Amino acid sequence: MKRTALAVVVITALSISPVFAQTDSIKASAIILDADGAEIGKASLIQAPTGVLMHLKVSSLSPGKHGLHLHGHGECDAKTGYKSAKGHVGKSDGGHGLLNPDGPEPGDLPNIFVGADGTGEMEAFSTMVSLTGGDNNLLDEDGSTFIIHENADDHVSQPIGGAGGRVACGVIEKD
Ligand SMILES: [Cu+2]
Repeated sequence: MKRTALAVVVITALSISPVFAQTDSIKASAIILDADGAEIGKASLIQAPTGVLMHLKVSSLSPGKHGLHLHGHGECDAKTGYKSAKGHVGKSDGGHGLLNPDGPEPGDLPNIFVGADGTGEMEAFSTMVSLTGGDNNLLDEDGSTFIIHENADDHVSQPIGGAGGRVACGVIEKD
């Protein structure tokens, strides 16, 4: 009888722990800067059980689709045309693109759509990156950034889907 009671207690403790893990989720955010370094939006990220859920909201961009990627260095220097953010997270030769049979790269994301009023908003989820560890940890020592490109990413052309220049940048920082 005593043994049964103990077993119940153990099972209860195990079933509660995932709930605690969720409320303790690691979060991060990024202030998005335009090509001149002025603030135009914000991104928030949260570690989910199997990947990272991201939410972005921007304004003052040209209407239409814009390529959006995670770049592998946490620096947004407008004077460099945001080249300071370096290449995509997990960059591999010929590996760019969500529609590429040899891809995608962990930094690849769907395009962000900007409306006629210049505002854009999206939610995206990736199982290829993490906020907690591994090869594609967005919060690693080197940091990481969101880069919004001038044009749409066709998800298959190399090396960046024909997305053109870098028009916005945001350093991802742990909350
Ligand atoms: Cu990019």
